[in-house]
Amino acid sequence: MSLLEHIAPFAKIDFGSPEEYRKRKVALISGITGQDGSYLTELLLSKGYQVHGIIRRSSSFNTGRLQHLYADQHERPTKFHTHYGDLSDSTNLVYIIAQVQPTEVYNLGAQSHVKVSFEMAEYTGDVDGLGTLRLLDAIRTCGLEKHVRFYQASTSELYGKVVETPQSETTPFYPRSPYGVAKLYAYWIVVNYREAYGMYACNGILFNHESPRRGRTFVTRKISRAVAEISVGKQACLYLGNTDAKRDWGHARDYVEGMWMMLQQEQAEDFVLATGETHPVKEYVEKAFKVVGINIKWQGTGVEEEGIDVATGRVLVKVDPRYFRPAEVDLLHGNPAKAEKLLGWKRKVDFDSLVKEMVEADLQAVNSLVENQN
Ligand code: NDP
Ligand code: GDR
Repeated sequence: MSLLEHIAPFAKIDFGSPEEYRKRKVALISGITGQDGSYLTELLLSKGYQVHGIIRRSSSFNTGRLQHLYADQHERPTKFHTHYGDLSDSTNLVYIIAQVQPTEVYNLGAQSHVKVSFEMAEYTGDVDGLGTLRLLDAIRTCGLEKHVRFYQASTSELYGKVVETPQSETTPFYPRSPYGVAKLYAYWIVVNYREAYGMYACNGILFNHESPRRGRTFVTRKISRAVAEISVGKQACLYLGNTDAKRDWGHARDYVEGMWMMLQQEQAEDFVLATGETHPVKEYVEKAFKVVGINIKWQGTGVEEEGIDVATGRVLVKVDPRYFRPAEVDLLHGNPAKAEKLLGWKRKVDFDSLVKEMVEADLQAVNSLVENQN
């Protein structure tokens, strides 16, 4: 069907009341192939939603986190569908909204790596900042602005330089990277469209959340994988950047539940999701090695710092300045009180359990690779 055929009838369509329309329970997720996209898809399917996802065309395989859902799809009709698209392509977004007619849109798509954003600043601004505007405007173009509920993946990177802790919905923003600045634009365009057009649009200001599905270049997963590889003799040493940075780390599965909760309220509002605890990267390293029975002690400072296996004296962790950022976010520590009170949200997985789950999953993956090679 042509784009015009899809869109033209919209001018005349009476979608009915927003309440009636929402009963269809159709979700559209940008960034469905990412960590959060995969957990959110599972959650929404379990709640009876029809789930549509936007995937980017890639010359290599990028749907690994959704493989189990595709497998189901081939065996029997499912409520899971994907569409090729990109947040840089407005026409494509209008087309997808017109086709899917979603009741809830979750904008999780982004160039999400902070360090990479310094190298690809313009692209990050385009996708993470303007991409949000394009998706909101696609909803308006289709005349669905009063019917669709919109979730924006905002971030604790908005806080950047420490102004106050713990950080809450009222803490002033001071982003410290092109990624943070792009997400600041996205945050405000969501607030603006809510106020200007009466859209139900929410910012979830989410602090770091991790899982065995975390991308391997983010620090927690980089560490858990390295610990697994070192423990079976496949890697000698783990190289890191700033090990003093502190983060408020939770489990991604808990956080996607909060995203959904934000879209089930009477009124659209912005919410922080966080654990309320903060830990340095060093502590993550120590706890991860403990899972495989290795105790780490630190010696030296700055680029000379090393993490040493107490039992053998081997150097297992070193600092490589290549991983330093031009400007760093030193401390993130969130206050989830508003979400706990108004949404009834609470994180379930604590820091130690998160580290253990990630290391054990990587141990299993590394061991099965070793077995296959033998
Ligand atoms: P991931 O990096 O795992 O996933 C990002 C997703 O965005 C992938 O599906 C990716 O596709 C897609 N994407 C990238 N560029 C584009 C584009 N141009 N058009 C459409 N899609 C695109 O991130 P997470 O799952 O960890 O995070 C989800 C969202 O939440 C992101 O917006 C992130 O910035 C934000 N966020 C994440 C936090 C966290 O701790 N995880 C905390 C706060 C906010 P592909 O697979 O093809 O690369
Ligand atoms: P972050 O996550 O920048 O907080 O953004 P990341 O895991 O990349 O870094 C966390 C902290 O660890 C320090 N660090 C290293 N980081 C990486 N990636 N690699 C290293 O080798 C390394 N060594 C030390 C970093 O300097 C930083 O201080 C994540 C992303 O998911 C964003 O999309 C999201 O918005 C925020 O979390 C909240």
